[in-house]
Amino acid sequence: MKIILATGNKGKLREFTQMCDTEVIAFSEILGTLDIVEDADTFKGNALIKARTIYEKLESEDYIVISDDSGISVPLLGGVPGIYSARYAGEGASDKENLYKLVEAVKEQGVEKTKAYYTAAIAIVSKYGEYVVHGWMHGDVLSTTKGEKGFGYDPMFVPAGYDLTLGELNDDVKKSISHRAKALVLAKPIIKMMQR
Ligand code: ITT
Repeated sequence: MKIILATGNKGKLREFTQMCDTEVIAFSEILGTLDIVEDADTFKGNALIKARTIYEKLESEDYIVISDDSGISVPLLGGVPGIYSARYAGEGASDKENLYKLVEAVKEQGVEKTKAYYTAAIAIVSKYGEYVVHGWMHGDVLSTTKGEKGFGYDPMFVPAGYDLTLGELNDDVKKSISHRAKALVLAKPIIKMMQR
C-alpha cells in the first residue's frame, strides 16, 4: 500500500520524507491542488479532516493517507497561536509574516524569551480505520529570530536543553527531538500494521 501525505506544506513534506523509511507521495502529485477547510477546534480534529478528505478523494483502498496538523503555543500569550499557527497573521499569511507577528507579540510582553511548545497530531486513515497520534516539543520562543533552517516559527524557537534556535541547529537535531518526529514514532507501527 502506498503512503500518501495529506499536506501542502513543503517544510512538513521535507521532514516526513527524511524521517520515513518508505516512500511517501504528496497528495498533490495525484490530486493536484486542493483547498481543505480546517474548521475543527483541535489539532486532532483538523488532522482527521485533512486525512479523511484526501482518502475519500483518492477513491481507492490501496492507499494509506497520513496528515499532520501542528502549531506552536505560547502560554504567556494565552496559548496563542496554537491551532491557528498557519494563519496567525491572517488568512493566507506567509510563514515569515506569522513568524514576525509572534516575535512582535513576545517583544510586547517586555521579555527576551518565554516558554513555548510545538504540538503535532498525525492522522492515519486507510481501509483499516482511522488513528491519531500526538507529539510535543518544549522550549522557549525568543523576541528575535536567529538562523534560516527549518521552517515556520523555527528561527525563534530554542528547544529545551539547547542554546541555539531550530533556525541555527543542524536538521538532524530537529529530526531527533521534534513534535513531528515523536508523533511519527507512534505512527510507524500503525502504518506497518496496515501494510501487512
Ligand atoms: P497543511 O495543512 O497542508 O499540512 P499547513 O501549513 O496549513 O499545511 P497546519 O495547518 O498544520 O499546516 O499549520 C501548521 C503551522 O504551524 C505551520 O504553517 C507552521 O507555521 C507551524 N509549524 C508546525 N510545525 C512546525 C515546525 O516543525 N516548525 C516550524 N513551524 C511549524
